[in-house]
Amino acid sequence: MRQLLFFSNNKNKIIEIKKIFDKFNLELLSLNDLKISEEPEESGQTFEENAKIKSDYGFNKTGIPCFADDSGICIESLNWKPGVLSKRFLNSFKSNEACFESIIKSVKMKSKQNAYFKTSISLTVKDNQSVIFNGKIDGKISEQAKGRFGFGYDPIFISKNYNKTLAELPTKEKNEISHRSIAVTKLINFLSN
Ligand code: ITT
Repeated sequence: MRQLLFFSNNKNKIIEIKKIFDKFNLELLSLNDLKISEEPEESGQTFEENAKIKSDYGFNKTGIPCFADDSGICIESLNWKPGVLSKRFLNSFKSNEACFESIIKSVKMKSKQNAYFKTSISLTVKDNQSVIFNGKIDGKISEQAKGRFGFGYDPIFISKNYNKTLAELPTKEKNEISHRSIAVTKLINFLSN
């Protein structure tokens, strides 16, 4: 069985990605399995750059083919930010709820509801040689935070053609539509060919 390292410290991403990989004959390793706790500084300006920084770092450290996911939410009422700063933006509030309230307020004040999630996955199989796979899901910010599944901004994001937030969808259902599953499916197709 081929080994593949998923370079992430985000346990929710790991759960989502492991579920998608379940059907494939690949041994998916996590940083925890290899007892790796260091991570590189995510100094890129784009999701693609940050994903590559992480997958190159993982490959260079272990010699195992490695992929990483960099992702985030882009919100129209915040001039399509926080983007690559999504984690830092959320952590700058005293709680997730305070962050959601502030976003919902900006949506109401500007009457701009649109938002999207993006994931870039970088796969490094040889020194500094990487391939990028992108996934994007369009939608809007909900009028109130709802749901207990998922993580991050899921409670305030409603995908196009849905009336529930991503946090109201169990992992299996989120994986049917999410930005991450779109990018991971492209990665799996690449690995299968
Ligand atoms: P890594 O170890 O994989 O880097 P991370 O949490 O630091 O984990 P990112 O740098 O990619 O990951 O930050 C992405 C942030 O964007 C994440 O912490 C969430 O707040 C948000 N985010 C990303 N994907 C999301 C999703 O599917 N649902 C909700 N929020 C998401």
